Amino acid sequence: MKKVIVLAFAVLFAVAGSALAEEAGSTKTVSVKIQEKKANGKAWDAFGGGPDIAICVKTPKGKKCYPDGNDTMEILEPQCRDAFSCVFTGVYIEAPYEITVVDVDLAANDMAGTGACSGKCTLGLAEVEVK
Ligand SMILES: [Ca+2]
Ligand SMILES: [Ca+2]
Repeated sequence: MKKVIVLAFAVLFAVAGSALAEEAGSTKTVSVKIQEKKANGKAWDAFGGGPDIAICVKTPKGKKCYPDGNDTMEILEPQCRDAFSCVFTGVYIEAPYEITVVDVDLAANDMAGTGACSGKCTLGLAEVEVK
């Protein structure tokens, strides 16, 4: 009987342990595709330029942007310049989280979309895939 109880506890701890591991967050690859025009029908940048793509991810640990910065307005360098698609690797994801897709500009960065996304989804003018 005692053996059975010990075994039951062992199973319980194993289950609890795996649940904790899932909550603890992990690094993922985030792929982004952005529509050719802004919501107002204009090009993302002057002279018909494409967006300069960066992302920010808000998790319980705070906000982090890729490739740099801690806020959407702080990003100075895009990951992909003048491009409509971009891949970010090593992105820290921990639920609940929110992804913001940004076109980096000299004056004020344009927002392409924001929201929660697991798997594939559309956030505003951006298609986002997390895996
Ligand atoms: Ca712009
Ligand atoms: Ca830009």
